[in-house]
Amino acid sequence: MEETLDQKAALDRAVALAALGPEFGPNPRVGAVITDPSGRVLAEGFHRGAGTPHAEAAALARALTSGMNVDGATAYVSLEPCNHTGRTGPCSQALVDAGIARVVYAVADPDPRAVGGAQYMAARGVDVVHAPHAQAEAVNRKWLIAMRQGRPYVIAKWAQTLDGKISASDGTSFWITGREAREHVHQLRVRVDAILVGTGTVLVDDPELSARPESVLEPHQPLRAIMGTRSTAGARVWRDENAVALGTHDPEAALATLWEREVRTVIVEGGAAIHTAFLVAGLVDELNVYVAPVLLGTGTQAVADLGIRTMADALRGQDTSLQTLGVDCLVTAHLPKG
Ligand code: AOF
Ligand code: ZN
Repeated sequence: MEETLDQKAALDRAVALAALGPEFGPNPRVGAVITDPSGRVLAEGFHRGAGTPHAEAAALARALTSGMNVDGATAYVSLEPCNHTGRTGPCSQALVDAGIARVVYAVADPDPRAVGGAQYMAARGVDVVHAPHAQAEAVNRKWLIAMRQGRPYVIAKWAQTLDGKISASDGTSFWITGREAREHVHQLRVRVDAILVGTGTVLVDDPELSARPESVLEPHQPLRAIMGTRSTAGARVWRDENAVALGTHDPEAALATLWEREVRTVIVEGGAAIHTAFLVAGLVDELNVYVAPVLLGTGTQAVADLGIRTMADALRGQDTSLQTLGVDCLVTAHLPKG
């Protein structure tokens, strides 16, 4: 007998399809499964990135090319179908026009441009069901937080010694962490839209700020964003057009500029002054701290004065995770809002 999916299994499948899409880029990861009323799968689709068909459109196109009749069918989608014409047409209308009778979606679309799909379809006689699903949230966690905040999701990342130093007193900072930790940074960079550093870091280290993971031949390169007012002309970060100068010291203004450039996730890589400014402004969503079993005693502290004078005011992360990378550790924590 052919496999049929119930609602839970069909949404699980839509989320698994969504996860096949890229994590970087302005768009969410979305999957769609179309079944007949008995739950038999007629077609599937997922979104492959900005400018390509949305998941629903991909599944409908797939049904068409394989000669499947979707009249009266059910569409399971990991995100509420969009209701706008952006790079592609509205999926709400495409589903109605195709004769889809029932739409089950997992997460309401927080994008103000795209909202209204559920309402549009319901008004045209489609049976629309909102069925919340934890993994459907998780697969777009950073994107959803970014859209709801109206600014990029910020990961503050640095490498430090066990005693909290990011460089020695003579300024040297190379090789605090080992090969595995540095490789991990490159794996992280291919999954975000931008890397931000201050002019100080560019002037001292002249970093490439590229993603060079060992396992990927032609990795996606995040935008390089340089924050601050000093000139960094001639530095390696300016080697091609995929770089932008943020001529400000205000983290909020920098993020607003990145948002306009469709950056939804950014890694803030320092230095200490930049990390401090973002933390003081309450603009860090996640900490990624690589900790090496190294002691320096003196040197530059990872973060400077946060204006905190008493334990009760300390910034406290939550949902901590710990990963061993060679001799180093990666500590990840999330900073709650408010
Ligand atoms: C996607 N893929 O499968 C769905 C999306 O710029 P556009 O026209 O591609 O529209 C992007 C918005 O469309 C996005 O922010 C989200 O709100 C909505 N739904 N987007 O990229 C999809 N279903
Ligand atoms: Zn759409």
